[in-house]
Amino acid sequence: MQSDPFEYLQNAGSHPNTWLLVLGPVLVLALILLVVIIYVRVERRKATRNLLTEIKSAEAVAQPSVPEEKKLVSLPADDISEIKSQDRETWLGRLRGGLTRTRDAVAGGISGIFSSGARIDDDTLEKIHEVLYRADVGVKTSDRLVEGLRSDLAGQTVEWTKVKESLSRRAESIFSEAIKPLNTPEQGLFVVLVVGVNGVGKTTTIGKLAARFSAEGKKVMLCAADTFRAAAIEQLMVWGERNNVPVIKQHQGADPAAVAFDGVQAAKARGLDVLIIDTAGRLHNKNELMAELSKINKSIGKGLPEAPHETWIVVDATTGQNAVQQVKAFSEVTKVTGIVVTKLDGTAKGGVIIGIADQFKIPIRYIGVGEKAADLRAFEGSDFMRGLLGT
Ligand SMILES: Nc1nc2c(ncn2[C@@H]2O[C@H](COP(=O)(O)OP(=O)(O)OP(=O)(O)O)[C@@H](O)[C@H]2O)c(=O)[nH]1
Ligand SMILES: [Mg+2]
Repeated sequence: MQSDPFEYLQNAGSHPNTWLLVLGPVLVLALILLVVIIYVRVERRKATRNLLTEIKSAEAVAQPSVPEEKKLVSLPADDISEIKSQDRETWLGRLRGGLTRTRDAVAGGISGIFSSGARIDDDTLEKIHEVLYRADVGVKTSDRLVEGLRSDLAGQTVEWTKVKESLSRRAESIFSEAIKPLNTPEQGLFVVLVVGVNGVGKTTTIGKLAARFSAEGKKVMLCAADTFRAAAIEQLMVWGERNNVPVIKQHQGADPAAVAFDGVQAAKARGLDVLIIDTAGRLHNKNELMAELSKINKSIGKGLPEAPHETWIVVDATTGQNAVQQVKAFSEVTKVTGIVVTKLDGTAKGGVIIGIADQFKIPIRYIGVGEKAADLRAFEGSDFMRGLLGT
């Protein structure tokens, strides 16, 4: 046995095989290390290249080749010019048309009770309650409206017109309790985050809002933070192209919070007026998806501390009372400042709007009565009641 290591090495030097035994593993290790270093460098370069391509494509959309002013405001597409030329009467016509089925249910049902005049007593009020309930107004709000009728008209024998007046006034007062001014900044960028469950009409509403804000002369940008569905990004881009509004996007699967942050940065850098952020449809009972919303909120706040100024939940009127549950669930995880009710056309459940306003005291900001941009308009309680009960 050799006790001196130097002696061993000296001896090893005289035997080439022993050198190989010592240096072999060292060389292999060095080779592996080299391969790893090269691999990491190549991957890093690839990632940087991908990122640059994404940034460039986002910039390409965000920075049109024609002057921004022109691209954003003064090149009105059909949507924008239609909105600009839409007068009040045209809108009221669309609203009336959209509310046909709910009006048939509510006004049709109640006016039938009063076809030859009727006394306002418990029996009549119960029948009215039944009609309101079936139009998805909700139990509590139906109670409230019926109690309003009782205190306005109890004991009187009246015709439909009187009942209509009382119902309108009571419902309008419910809407006015929910009215809150828009939290727009005094100057600088106004950021709206749009949330809601799958398929309620978020992306379409955002497209319509882009047209509406553009028609008002605002410089708008959209942000595709629904990275869940590839089609969602394209869908938003179509609306952007249609209305000459830039869209900030990344790839499918990207972190929605990061996309939202990019959106805020880009809109700030370009000195725009409005940024509307689309998000993926999420089920209100899926915790992790709901938690993602607070991440998105934080990320927007990092870009602009007071943003998002408004968070609007979009609900689909055809889902009736389920829409109430959605507003409740979203309000528990994020500060909902406004409600957009879509698809009032094609449903008899439009009465849900009154119930939602009553229950949450959150303003109804917009309503949608069709798929075109001109089918969305700011909510007015009195117009809605005229459309609902007939004038
Ligand atoms: N009839 C009618 N259809 C509408 C209205 N608003 C939206 N839609 C339609 O509803 C469908 C779904 O709309 P989207 O905007 O894709 O819904 P979304 O909430 O973004 O859906 P996800 O991204 O999948 O969660 C589309 O076919 C729209 O055209 C409306 O007011 N009336
Ligand atoms: Mg969508």
